[in-house]
Amino acid sequence: MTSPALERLGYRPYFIGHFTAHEAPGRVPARVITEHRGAYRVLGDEGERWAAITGKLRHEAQSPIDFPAVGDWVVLDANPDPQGRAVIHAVLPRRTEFIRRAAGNEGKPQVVAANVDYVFLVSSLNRDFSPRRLERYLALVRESGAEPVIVLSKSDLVDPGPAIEQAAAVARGVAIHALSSLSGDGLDVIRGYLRDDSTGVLLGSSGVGKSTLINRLLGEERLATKPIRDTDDTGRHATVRRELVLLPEGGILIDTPGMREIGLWEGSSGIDEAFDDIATLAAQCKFTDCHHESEPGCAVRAAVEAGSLKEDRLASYKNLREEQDRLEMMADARARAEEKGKLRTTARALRSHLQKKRG
Ligand SMILES: Nc1nc2c(ncn2[C@@H]2O[C@H](COP(=O)(O)OP(=O)(O)OP(=O)(O)O)[C@@H](O)[C@H]2O)c(=O)[nH]1
Ligand SMILES: [Mg+2]
Ligand SMILES: [Zn+2]
Repeated sequence: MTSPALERLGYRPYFIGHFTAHEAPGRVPARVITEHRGAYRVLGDEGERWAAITGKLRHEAQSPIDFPAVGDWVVLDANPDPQGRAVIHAVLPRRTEFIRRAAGNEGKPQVVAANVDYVFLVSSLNRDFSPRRLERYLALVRESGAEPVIVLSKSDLVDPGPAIEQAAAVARGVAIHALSSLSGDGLDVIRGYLRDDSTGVLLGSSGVGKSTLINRLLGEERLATKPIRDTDDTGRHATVRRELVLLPEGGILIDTPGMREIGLWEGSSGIDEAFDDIATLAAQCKFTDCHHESEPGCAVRAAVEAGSLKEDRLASYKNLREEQDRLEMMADARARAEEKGKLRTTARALRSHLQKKRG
């Protein structure tokens, strides 16, 4: 079951297939375009509306990533609840999901965008560009299943040449595009990615011009933007929530608030993919558990000494690996605690059952 409107929203055979498991009278698919305090703005055949999740869905969610996220396809009951909202019965399995560890100490995972084909990693040429941050982002995108694209913004202010070269050193084959939303240079390349109603998400620090780029592609000032001040870089964000936007010439973009910190999430295959040069070398080290410090027969150190691998790239790789190891340890500890909790609950249930029997 599909329609031109749903196709325009990126409804593909993958989702159509998963929807069949939920087929029932009154149930329709819709895509989450934004979220506000636990309410979801969804778009489908019947246009835009607010929706809320069922108590069952809330109850069964084991982690924040089980809740709907912007970009998700959901199963909607079109009959409104007493507050006039549609009801979300289920989240269809995601084709891709970009997860980060949320800011703050809690370290909970957060789905930044679901079901995107492309992750545009935006850095501004005039002040923001950092190869180290790019490496971190690339590892996360590799983990998401989406294709990364490196975007260097504000090319009207700075010659992009040097930054393109620096980006190329860490890009490992990922496409790099310089553009300017002011002059319009390079915007056609972005349009090109989104043909066939693909979905992209824009990620990057506050002020790099994510919302300005979308406005330019929209041909109207729909999203709020804000000039960056030189003196006070405390980064008050112009964009406060993630939002999915349909572009007039086809394609879908998700705008996001600028990210100050972006933590890795569990699953480390992304790091090895983003650092495939180092992973390939490491496979040739004498010891399989080589830390590439001072072990004999270390192919990674040898490459650094020979000048074919940059020391700071290796440092960045090790940093991310360590962060990943810590996360995995935390996850193990969490799993053990949960297991203990379950045992306690079972024991308690058994005791009360026995008491009832006796009483
Ligand atoms: N010179 C120049 N300025 C730009 C360009 N794109 C955006 N800007 C300016 O950069 C500032 C920040 O733009 P925004 O679009 O608000 O940045 P953002 O990435 O959405 O920021 P957050 O929403 O806070 O994450 C605004 O003053 C824009 O006018 C560009 O291509 N060239
Ligand atoms: Mg913005
Ligand atoms: Zn080694």
